[in-house]
Amino acid sequence: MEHSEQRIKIAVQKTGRLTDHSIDLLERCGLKVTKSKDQLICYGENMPIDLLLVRDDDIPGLVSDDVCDLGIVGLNVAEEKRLKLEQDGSKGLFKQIFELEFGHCRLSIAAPDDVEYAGPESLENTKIATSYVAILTDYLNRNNINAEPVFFSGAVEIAPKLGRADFICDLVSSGGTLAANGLREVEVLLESEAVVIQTLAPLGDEKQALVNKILQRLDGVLKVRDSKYIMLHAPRAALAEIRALLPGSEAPTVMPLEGSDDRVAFHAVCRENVFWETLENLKAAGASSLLVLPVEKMLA
Ligand code: PRT
Ligand code: ZN
Repeated sequence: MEHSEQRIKIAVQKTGRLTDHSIDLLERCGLKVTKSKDQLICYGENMPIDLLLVRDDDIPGLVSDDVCDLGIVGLNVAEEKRLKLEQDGSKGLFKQIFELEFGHCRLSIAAPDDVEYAGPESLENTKIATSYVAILTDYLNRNNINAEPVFFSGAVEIAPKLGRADFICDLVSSGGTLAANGLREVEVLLESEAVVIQTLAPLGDEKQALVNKILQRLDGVLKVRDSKYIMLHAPRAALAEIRALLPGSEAPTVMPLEGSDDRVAFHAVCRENVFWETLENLKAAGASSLLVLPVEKMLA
């Protein structure tokens, strides 16, 4: 094993909504780890990268304190920590370096169905229950609203029923939880998704090179997620129409077909999913022998 100083530590949520996606993404980047989720640390078998499995709320702190070099966490959690440090007069010692396109949700203010809401001025002199006191305080300050955040560590949506608050500020995804509790979304404070954060402590050339390599691989994995490789035969005259039917297909390879003056083979990477309808339209445009394959990796 290489010297531990040169190993990258990545903080990842131990069990929760981000866990499987985070580990799956890192595995797609080529990392093999021992899988046991009961452990606090998963050692990388084939790269000098170890995963620290922790509660998501602890991730920005671990990265800020340089216990971990990188962390994968919801932007909502990272922003809450950054603003909290800022409001306490210290500086967040981490930076956000990459968006991972999963864990999408929004941090929103919601109002009980029977309470009128005419815009942010309706929040004046009210109590708002939330686990995100720093983000909410920042929003209220920026909008010159005088309202009182009331800290709830969970089950925020029942606060109005308990008479503890007038509004709530919580994460929303489908909106089902709000609806089930007689609440409706009235203001979006933050659009969130999972992000990679990095410590501001200098990593040294070797570690930074490894971080850059992981980021480049992550970029490659995300780029091909919906990509398809499409192969077809078509009359040369139909190529313009065929390209127009395949959005995101740059510079296709066009090859002559043995024994045919007119028909060619066309291969292209398509940056979007290729649906049955597209295939039917391609066929109508003169294409035949259509084949669509998934793309596993891409390095530009
Ligand atoms: O134990 P640990 O502290 O690590 O986990 P946790 O319970 O704090 O977090 P977890 O696993 O629930 O969520 C981790 C991250 O997932 C969050 O910080 C967000 O970045 C992201 N995420 C995405 C969500 C949601 N979608 C989400 N819908 N986090 C929570 N919710 C909850 C929300 O709080 C509300 O209770 O789901 C409910 C609303 O969902 P809908 O679909 O009914 O609107
Ligand atoms: Zn948490």
